Formats: sequence, C-alpha cells, structure tokens
Amino acid sequence: MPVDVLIGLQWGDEGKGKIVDVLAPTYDAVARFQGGPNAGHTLTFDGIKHVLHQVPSGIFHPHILNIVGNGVVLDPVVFRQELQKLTDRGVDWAKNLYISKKAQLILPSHRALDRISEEARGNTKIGSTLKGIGPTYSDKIGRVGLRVGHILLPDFEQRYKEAVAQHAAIAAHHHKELEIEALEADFFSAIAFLRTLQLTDTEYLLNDLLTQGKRILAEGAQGSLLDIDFGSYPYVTSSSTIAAGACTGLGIAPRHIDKVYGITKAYCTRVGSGPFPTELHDEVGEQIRQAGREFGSTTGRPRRTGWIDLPALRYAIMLNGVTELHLMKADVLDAFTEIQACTHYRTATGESTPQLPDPGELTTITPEYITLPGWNSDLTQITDAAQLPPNLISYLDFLEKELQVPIRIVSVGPDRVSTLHR
Ligand code: 2SA
Ligand code: MG
Repeated sequence: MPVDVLIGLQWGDEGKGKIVDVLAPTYDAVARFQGGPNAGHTLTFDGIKHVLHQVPSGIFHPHILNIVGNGVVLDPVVFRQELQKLTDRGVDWAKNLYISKKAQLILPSHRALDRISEEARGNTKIGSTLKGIGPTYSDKIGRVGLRVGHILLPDFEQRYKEAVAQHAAIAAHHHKELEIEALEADFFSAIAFLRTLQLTDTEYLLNDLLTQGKRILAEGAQGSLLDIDFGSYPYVTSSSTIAAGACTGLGIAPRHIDKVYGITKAYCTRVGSGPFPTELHDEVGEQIRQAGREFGSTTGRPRRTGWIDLPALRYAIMLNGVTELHLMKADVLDAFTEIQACTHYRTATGESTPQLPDPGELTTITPEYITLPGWNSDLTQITDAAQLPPNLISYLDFLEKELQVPIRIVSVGPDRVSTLHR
C-alpha cells in the first residue's frame, strides 16, 4: 500500500513542510490534496529558508514528481510568483510539476469577497488569511467554480466574467465593490503562464504510479483542528484537512493508504480567531512565541501560543488514524525548568473528560494540567536520539502513554539535519 499521508494534528504550522522535506527522498511523488495559498510550508536546508504555499514540498528533489491535486484551490498569480522564486534559486521544477485540471481557481474577486465577508462579520471574524480560500471553496460546493481545466476552453473569459458578475452581486449586498480592475491584467497573464504548465487528470497519473508500485506522499496543509467538519467550526478553513481528505483530494482509494504521519509541536499554537483552551496570555506564552519564532509564514501574524493539548491530540489521532507521531520544535522549550500538558478538560458541569467537547463548549471548559520537569538544556546540537536528555525522554514516554501512538521523529531545530529518528 504505497500512499502515506502526512497531516498536522493541531491548528497548522506544526512543521509539516520540514518533515515532508526530510521524508521526501524515499518517495516517488509528493501530492497536495487541499488548501491553497493559505498554507506556508517552511523548509530549511544548506542554511537557506524556503517557504512554499502551493507548490508541493518535494520540489527540491529532482527525482520526485510534485502534484497539485484536485482538492486544492489554486491562485495562479501566487503560484507564478512562487515558481519564479524557485527558478531564481536554481530549482528546475518544469518537468516534475503537474497540476490537476479539476483543481479550483482562486480569482481576484474571491480574494475581494474574503475581505468583504471578514469585514462584515464584525467581532466574529474567522481571522482568515484573506487569500480567497472560503469564497473559492463555496463556489466549488455551489457548483459554480472555475477549474484549472477551464482555462483551456475557448469560452474561459466569458466564464470568468459571469463568475465576477456573481461576486459583484454578493459584494453589492454588503454595499461594497470588488475593486479588482487593477488586478485583472496580472491575473490573465498568470493564466497564460498556467496554460504552459503540465495540466492533467492527476488522478490517472497518481493511480498509474500506484500500479507501477511507486510510493506517494500526500502532503496535508493547515491542521486537523481547522478541518471543515471536525475543527472548531466556524473558526476553521474550508477544506478537509484530515487524512481522509487525501482520498477525495487526489482521487486515491482508501485501500491504498498505509502510514499516517501525525505532526504536532511540543506545545500548541493557533493563528486566527476561535477557541484555544490551553492558550497562555502571560509571559510564558510570550516566551514560547519568541523562542519558537511563532509568526505566520504566509501573513506574518503573531501566533497565539499555549501548552500541548492532549484531549485535542487524541481527537485528531482518532480522526486521522495516525500510525506514528512526529514531535516538532522540542528545542523551543529548552529554557523551561517545568512544562505543562493538558490531559483532561473540566466541563461547565464539573466533570473531567479526556475527550474534546463540541466547539461551542470549548470556551466554557477549563484545562486540567499535569506539570512535568523540563530538560532545561540545549537540544539544538544533538544529532542522535540516544543523546536526548532524560527529562525529554520522560516527556516522550508520557506522551506515548497518553496518546497510544509511537513518537518516531523528534525535531530539535529548523534545519533538515536537526531531525532525530527513534
Ligand atoms: P482561511 O484563510 O480561510 O483558510 O482561514 C481560516 C482559518 O484557518 C487558519 N489558517 C491557518 N492557520 C495556521 N497556518 C496557516 N497557514 C499560514 C502559515 C498562516 C499564516 O503556514 O503560517 O501565515 O498566517 C493557516 N491557513 C489558514 C486561519 O488562521 C483561520 O483561522
Ligand atoms: Mg505554516
């Protein structure tokens, strides 16, 4: 069964890009199955930091095919910029990159609507990345979206105009205008560029690879707690971020899926609005933000920070069928003499539960913490899991016992080399 899926177990930014980069050499293809330019996958190697938004993280390996699947929403303007940056850095992507004709196109008017709808929500803002994600997925589900394959049709411009007219009507309902005229020339030149790429029915490409016994890594974006169904709705993204999304987002049958890599930080972060039970509003939270450089890689927004949340992780592990855990950014907690982990929640009625309550109740529950001794030493120079300090090993044992899944990778720094396998 040669498809493995890699997903974030929290609210995104767990370090998925780094792990895809580490694991990629053992795969023949890396495929993105959901999300779009709202993602920011950071890869650091040879002293250089690369941030990918829509391009799969296998792009730096010349032997790997990189596939943008049908479940993705693609912004052609951002995509062209990203590819230009890769070209500037000497990455030869042209032969290895395929894009599904069934992926949805993000139009300038989708971005405008994202902004308008966020403004209209007042103090119930989602805190979206303003990349047009929600409006584009709305059009997909509403069966009026434009697909990448549509750019090859002679009436594409007509379809575009009709879509924009619909969007203008929605904007008018909010007493707003789209104000996209200045962006359209750039959009159409990015569309012309997109036409020169390998646009295809990637479900056939992927299933042909499977028939040949090739190995595929499905690269998730955002995190399980941002999933459209299971996340803290409505403060979620608009796609299926869990492992099952890889099947619908790529056209791969469930029986092909083998391993599910669940990526989590040693603590917790969230960008955007919505409940975050273990959030720290004090100097400890600030210390984690500074030590972990917790600022959005797409928007630069400061991330909210807090202690690791085991009820939430148990839930995400269950939904995804996680077979192994990768614990990221352990080094960020180096300076702490004590660390905390939320093991249960106390509900409004006073019961203690190891489960994640309904999103509506997340603001009324209180986390129950266990305090563990910190390792309080520098992990960043460690190159072998055998050298990890005893208090970190105790923390790993504790997490494995609570979560019932083995931790196979511990990350102790952003670079590719700071990755310890156990
Ligand atoms: P959207 O734009 O409609 O998907 O926003 C809906 C919610 O999903 C959150 N979201 C994210 N959270 C963490 N990381 C994401 N990607 C970027 C990154 C974020 C950035 O990797 O750093 O740079 O700010 C991501 N994408 C979406 C978003 O905050 C909303 O809560
Ligand atoms: Mg990110």
